[in-house]
Amino acid sequence: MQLEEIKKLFEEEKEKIQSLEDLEKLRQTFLGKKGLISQLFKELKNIDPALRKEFGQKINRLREEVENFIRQKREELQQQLLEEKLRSERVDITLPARIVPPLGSKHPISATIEEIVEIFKQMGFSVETGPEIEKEEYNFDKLNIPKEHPARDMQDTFYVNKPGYLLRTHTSPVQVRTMLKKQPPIQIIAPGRVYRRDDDPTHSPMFFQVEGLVVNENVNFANMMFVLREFLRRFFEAEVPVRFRPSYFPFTEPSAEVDIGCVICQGKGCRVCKGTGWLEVLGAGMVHPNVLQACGIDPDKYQGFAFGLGVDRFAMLKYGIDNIKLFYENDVRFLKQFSSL
Ligand code: 2U9
Repeated sequence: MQLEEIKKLFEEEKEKIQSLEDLEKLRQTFLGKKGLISQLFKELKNIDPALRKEFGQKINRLREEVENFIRQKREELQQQLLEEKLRSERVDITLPARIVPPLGSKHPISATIEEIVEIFKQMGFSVETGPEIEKEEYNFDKLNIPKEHPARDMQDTFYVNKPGYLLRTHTSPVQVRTMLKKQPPIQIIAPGRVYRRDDDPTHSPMFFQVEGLVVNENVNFANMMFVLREFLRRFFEAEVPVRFRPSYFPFTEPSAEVDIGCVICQGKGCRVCKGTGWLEVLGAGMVHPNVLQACGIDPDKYQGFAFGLGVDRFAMLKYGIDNIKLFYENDVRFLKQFSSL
């Protein structure tokens, strides 16, 4: 094929290029090893030497023209492809998410603590907290619990490596700390984790308590009965029967245990109240003068009452749960049932 014909063919063919594949075919047709332009070079030797140089230059110019076209066209086509890809793969970040992300729920123990704390706040109590690794002195000595008391035994209390320290067995050391730093009037509650070496179907080695302490002049047992009855009435949202039974604690004298009419069977007798119709829910009493003294408060001038409750018990009664372990297993099938709390 003659140079002019090849040139003409190229002008026609280049208009038809649509894709990189077309362009590659074009390149092979004109620039490939056996392509039209290579063939022209091969014919050089048959040409009159006087015209050879000029002819050679013509072929070179054509080759450059083809090469330039291919380079330009390739860039153009690649740019087109990229833009198409960006367009089709665009992420619309303004689209709303397809699902509502799953929400957690409040743990029934947390919900119960919050409710208890709220009721006492409304009755004028403030909230105090303290460390879970506590001094043995604040956990036992200052609470009139003698050195040989079984509660101090290694079998009942978690001691830690540091001598004189333990995992608090009740939140009472919070009240001790409050009295040591402040004189009456005192009217506080202390919610928090406590630890005891118990592990059976009705006991967990870690559980939650709320304790309370009121110290002032002229505080008496009747004041205590009123506060506790009022608390129980508000917590159970009903006129629940309440009874006080004599009891004993080293840190209170006199001491009482507080029962409510069984909220499960309305006092008729059931599995939960073991047929008695009553449920023990609180311990309480007048703060022992030894305790006030040990905490820097004059027992001749001031009296106090104190009480303690296990949060698990209140949560079980409020939500009708019959196994304390459920609170600490964190099984989502259990926890999900409290999603409205
Ligand atoms: C100070 C003085 C007195 C706190 C009290 C109880 C009675 C009590 C138990 C209830 C169930 C613990 O969770 S439980 O096992 N508590 O019976 N607690 S009086 O008395 C105090 C506390 C601090 C300074």
